[in-house]
Amino acid sequence: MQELLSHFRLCGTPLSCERYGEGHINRTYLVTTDRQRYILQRLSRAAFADIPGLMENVEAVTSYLAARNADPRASLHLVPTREGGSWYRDEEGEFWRVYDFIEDSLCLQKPESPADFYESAVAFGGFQRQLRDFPAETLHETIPNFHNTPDRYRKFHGALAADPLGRAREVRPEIDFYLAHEAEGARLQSLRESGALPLRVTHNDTKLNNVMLDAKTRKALCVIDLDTVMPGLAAYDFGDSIRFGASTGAEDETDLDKIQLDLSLFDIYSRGFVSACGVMAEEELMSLPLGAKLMTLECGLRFLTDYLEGDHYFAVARPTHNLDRTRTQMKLVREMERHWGAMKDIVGRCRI
Ligand code: ADP
Ligand code: GN1
Ligand code: MG
Repeated sequence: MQELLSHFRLCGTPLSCERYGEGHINRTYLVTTDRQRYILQRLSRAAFADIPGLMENVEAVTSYLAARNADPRASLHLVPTREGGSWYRDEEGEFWRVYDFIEDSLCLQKPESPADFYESAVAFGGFQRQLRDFPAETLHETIPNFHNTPDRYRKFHGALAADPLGRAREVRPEIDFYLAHEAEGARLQSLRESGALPLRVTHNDTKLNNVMLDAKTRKALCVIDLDTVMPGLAAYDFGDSIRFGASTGAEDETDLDKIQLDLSLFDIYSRGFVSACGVMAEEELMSLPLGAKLMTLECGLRFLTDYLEGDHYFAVARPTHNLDRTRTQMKLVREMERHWGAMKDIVGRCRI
């Protein structure tokens, strides 16, 4: 690690480097020097085919945001390598990057209060507003078809047909659930392709643990994990936040009785997101509940696909981890079906 860190322009002498955070994709470390703290990350080559392109996106977005915000904690800040680049490739071909550690901040796995969740909505809605005039066509598509649900279904069918570990027969009810929802899963993609919904620069991975709050004021500071910033729909960002943050249980909870959709959290997030995002056309506003349902459906489908393929994509801590995650997402989809009318009413009331 000393050798690796020597390639970055750190302030001070490194004292420690420990695994950090609960991300599923990159490998994250907290680096402490005698002067300050940093986040070191090894980027996932399984997830990202073009890491130099991804890093161009991150450089462009972070410098765009930094130029428009006086507060240094209002965006991520990359630490350059000795050569002045934003990433380093080691002898094994792994890609590494370093960020300043955002100090005096909180990164939550679960909202500790409705106000925390509201602030995360302000952060993600504000992110879309701040990037409204960003030249979207300059962004690399870091994971093609990331929220293209019909494409996720194609990959699922491929995994099901190959069934390399013979796991399909143990998960028949889960497979049937996804097959029954396949037609509905295509609705957002159809709206995107028909041009009915505007393309924006979106974050695409709006989990609560991808937002930083100020530890004292608990106000939104910035959003992190910019690896999937790409042109997309507001419904993706809204939906993924609801999927993760408006559930009463953790994404990998094994007791499904603990998984419900918390409608008051749904209400709070809707208000924060829409007010920070700015005026939306009626069609876009009313696509938000569909975003919540389809992002939840899609994420569960991705967990199930990874389970069938042998857990190569999402980090797992136990053999059934991806299957447990699939089941919480299925339960949440059912919850959304139960509360569908209320979800639409809530979003309708957020109209500016
Ligand atoms: P992944 O793609 O694996 O989710 P993230 O970029 O989200 O990786 O980082 C994982 C975790 O590391 C975050 O959830 C957060 O807790 C922490 N983290 C990342 N960047 C910073 C930063 N600049 N300052 C403080 N904590 C950070
Ligand atoms: C991954 O990187 P992280 O842990 O914030 C994934 C998201 C999933 C999420 C499920 C690049 O997010 O798409 O919704 O896990 N990110 C990528 O927890 O695939
Ligand atoms: Mg993350």
